[in-house]
Amino acid sequence: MIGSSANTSTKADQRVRLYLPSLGVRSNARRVKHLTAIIGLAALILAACDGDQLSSSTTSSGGDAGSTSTLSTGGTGGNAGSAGNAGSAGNAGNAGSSTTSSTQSALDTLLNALRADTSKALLDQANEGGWPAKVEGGYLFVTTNLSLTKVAGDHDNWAGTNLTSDQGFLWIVIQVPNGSRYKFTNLTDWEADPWARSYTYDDFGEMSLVSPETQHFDRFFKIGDAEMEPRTIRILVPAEAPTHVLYTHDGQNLFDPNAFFGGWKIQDSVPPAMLVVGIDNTPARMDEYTHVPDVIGGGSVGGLGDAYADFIEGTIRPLVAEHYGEPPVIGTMGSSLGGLISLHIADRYPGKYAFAASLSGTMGWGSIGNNIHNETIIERYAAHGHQSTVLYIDSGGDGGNCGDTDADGINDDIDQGDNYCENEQLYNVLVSAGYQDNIDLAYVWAPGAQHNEAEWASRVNVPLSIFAGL
Ligand SMILES: [Ca+2]
Ligand SMILES: [Ca+2]
Repeated sequence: MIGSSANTSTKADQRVRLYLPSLGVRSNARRVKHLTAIIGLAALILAACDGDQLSSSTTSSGGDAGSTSTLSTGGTGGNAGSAGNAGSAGNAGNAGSSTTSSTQSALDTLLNALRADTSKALLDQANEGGWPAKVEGGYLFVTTNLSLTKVAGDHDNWAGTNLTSDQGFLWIVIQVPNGSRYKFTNLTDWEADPWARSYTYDDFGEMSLVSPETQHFDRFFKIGDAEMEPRTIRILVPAEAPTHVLYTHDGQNLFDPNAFFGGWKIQDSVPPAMLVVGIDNTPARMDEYTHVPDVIGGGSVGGLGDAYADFIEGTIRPLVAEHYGEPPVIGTMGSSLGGLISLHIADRYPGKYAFAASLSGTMGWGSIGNNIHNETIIERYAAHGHQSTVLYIDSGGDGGNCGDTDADGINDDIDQGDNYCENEQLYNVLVSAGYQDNIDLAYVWAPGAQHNEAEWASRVNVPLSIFAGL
């Protein structure tokens, strides 16, 4: 099972016990019992591909208008030392003015840049100081949705303040207190700022924020490198100074309540002082999240996992450090193929990740297709032996009916087991390699749990708690 979502199913809630061997943790977890027939591998692949494209197109529309440049295009000094995230917007003016004339105001610099190349100016500022931009006299709010002629929010009790029309965009400078909420509007339609650095979710969906000091999300657009396609990076920022940072995959599905099966809603179960970096997937998800190729649907796919791990190391971790000062305890986590790549990242950078967590990980990748057997992560961990990273692995599934149907040494889920059999085999391999329950290994079986975000949301508190304790 390799998808980030399964198809919809009839559901019935019930209470089950999640048993964490040897850690002594027993917790009740809500789970969804699926009553429909087994979904074949091919259907899951299709669901995953569709899901990726859907998620990308619906959640990153704000970024699509921009150019294809990656991170900052100069003037990074504007963010240096902004370890306190809430204050980073306050450096925007410096970043802008340092790259042009020292006599030109930050506002004029930004407006001229918007007039010269609106998309580029929006993206550059979004990834440097962030929108709205701190300028002389307040914050500069900008929209390219010309039908929304007002900005409304806490600053005006949502009455709506008229924007000034310019060359293909609307703008205004107003003074607003830190933590203010806002949207663009014509008093009929309301739109969260697609370029806003900071946002949260409320009953109406996404809500834009100005320099919040409470838990919120930040985002950066079109972050890529020479080998990885640009994608959005979303960051769950805690209210207090973070001590832990968790690099997570399938970022579209982690926070947004409108994601598949309601998403993981990590904000609801995250311990305090944990920064969670959500890295969006792309249509190349199956390549990026796998350490070796496999044969799926008759074609070879996969094997860009090294490049993806290097992208996190060389691009995303520096981005986080620049804006938040990288917290000292570092981990990585994902589900399905995202779980596989989490274990690969920890293995590729030994000693750099204190924690790696996999929920329903696709541990048999490399041996799924007929007549192919590239080194699975099970075999790789067996070969590399005991390492310093604390590992969490889990699965749902029915807990039985495992077998090695093709006699390649990797157990196969004969029925719809949520990768139970592969994870059970990996657990035994890890124990043989010297990992110890309750010391540096946690293995969870959530009986009957299916392969979807609602299930992962229901038990993600377990790996998050273990990580918080490191
Ligand atoms: Ca096989
Ligand atoms: Ca096999």
